[in-house]
Amino acid sequence: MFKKILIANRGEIAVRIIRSCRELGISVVTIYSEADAKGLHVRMADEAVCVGPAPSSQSYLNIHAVIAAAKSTGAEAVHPGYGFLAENADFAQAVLSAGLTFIGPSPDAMQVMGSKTSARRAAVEAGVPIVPGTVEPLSSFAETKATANEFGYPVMLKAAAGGGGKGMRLVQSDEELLSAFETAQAEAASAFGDSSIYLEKAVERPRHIEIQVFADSHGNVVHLGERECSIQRRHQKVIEECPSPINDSILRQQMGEAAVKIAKTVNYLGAGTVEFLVADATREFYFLEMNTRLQVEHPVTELVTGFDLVREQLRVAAGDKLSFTQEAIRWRGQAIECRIYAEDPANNFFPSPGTITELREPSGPGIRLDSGVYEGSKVSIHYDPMIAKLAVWGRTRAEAIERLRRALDEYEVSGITTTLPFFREVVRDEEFQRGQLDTGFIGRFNSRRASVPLAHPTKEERHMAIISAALDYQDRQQKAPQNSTSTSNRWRLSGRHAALRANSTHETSSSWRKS
Ligand code: MV4
Repeated sequence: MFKKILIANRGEIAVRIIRSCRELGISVVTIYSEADAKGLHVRMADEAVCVGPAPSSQSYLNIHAVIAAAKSTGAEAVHPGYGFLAENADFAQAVLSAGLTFIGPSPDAMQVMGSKTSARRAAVEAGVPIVPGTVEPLSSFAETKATANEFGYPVMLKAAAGGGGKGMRLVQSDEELLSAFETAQAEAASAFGDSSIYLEKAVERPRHIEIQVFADSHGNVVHLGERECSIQRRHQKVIEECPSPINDSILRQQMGEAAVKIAKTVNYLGAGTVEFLVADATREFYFLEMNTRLQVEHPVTELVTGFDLVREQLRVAAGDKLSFTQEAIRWRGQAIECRIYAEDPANNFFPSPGTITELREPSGPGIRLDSGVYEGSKVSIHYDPMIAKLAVWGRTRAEAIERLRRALDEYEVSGITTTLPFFREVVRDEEFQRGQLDTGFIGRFNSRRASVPLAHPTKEERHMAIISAALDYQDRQQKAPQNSTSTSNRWRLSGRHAALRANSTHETSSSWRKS
């Protein structure tokens, strides 16, 4: 096993990787930007190297500085985490060329999966169904129009270099095609420096289900079942679950085998995720893309299978065999994860950077919190605003939901606004509880909640309500001592309550209702 590795990341995922390194007795070097000198990942590491100023283009994405940090500290391997350089084949190659181990797949496998069209060709080669459409980029508008008519509307135009929905356009007819073609190309060019786009037939009301795969360098490739990721906002996952509320063991086995075939086709090594769209009506599944990294939502798979995926990444990168076989993998209970963001759900999820002045994190039975912050942490505008992931486990989905509700109510963050109030409402939503999680969920949820009058108050809110009602009562006593006998008046939430709330930076369910 390695004696020392470098983690080329920050925040909760750097902390997550440090934890597995500690258990294996591996020393940890982290990198940090000037904005992150007091970051939790820096505090927890054995050594830390500043790689540049706050903007990630000058620090966390600076390949030269990251490799220099690994060399100067004597690290043997580099773990990229997710985001930043994690799926950059040039970075993986630079790590290898420096004589270090990249904790992930080969640059070749990353390259194949980095282009969505070559990934689709790999799936075809593996004998796995893809969403009907092209496997080469479209060369002209004329070709696009002919292809759209061949497959039939509605179609999706997608960036070949993209993934995750950037540069994606849904097109219903010939009339919409030209402007969609032009904007998709322009978005692809500005987001990825590559204007290539390709076409897929649109799958209506799909579910997004992905399979965790793992491969070692001894020819073993296994899958660890699925994660349900259909609850997304602007193509960002919001809630993830394992198992999927719709996945039975037959579908899991079929999708698992398909994912393993794709991994084998590209000689995959380490942890990877194969994404599928599942048609709501027919339950047919189609390969969407493969992510060549450890994913944000890996904890739900860990909770249900009992394996430590980061430990396994370190083992296979060091040349060890996977510590389990396919037959040894069992799925027990239900796990659900919420991504907690420093964003204001009352203000269209606008970023809410600042200093965390108070932090009370949930714990207790079935709770796992992967947090990247502490009380006093600064949440910077320079990076992704996800501050933590709250994952829960229960024997059944109903039990997991009860725990999630309890944990969300325990969780208190002051100084910044977070998406916690949003989750407190989702977890109480009947459709969520029934597991009706197709891609239209967020839209339906938002229209439902627009008409619900009162949120579920937190303990803090209940205290505020009592204090404000008491002050209100005192006010009225002073103004008209003999005439305040109505109990309904005494405990009614008053204007003063709203004024107190407006002055408080403490996030509440009701303040989210304001807009
Ligand atoms: C699709 C699709 C329908 N048909 N592709 C891909 C990336 C993901 N973030 C959104 N993606 C979609 N690709 C075809 N051919 C519908 C979506 C989609 C979606 C998928 C999963 C979860 C939420 C979604 C929300 C909008 C669109």
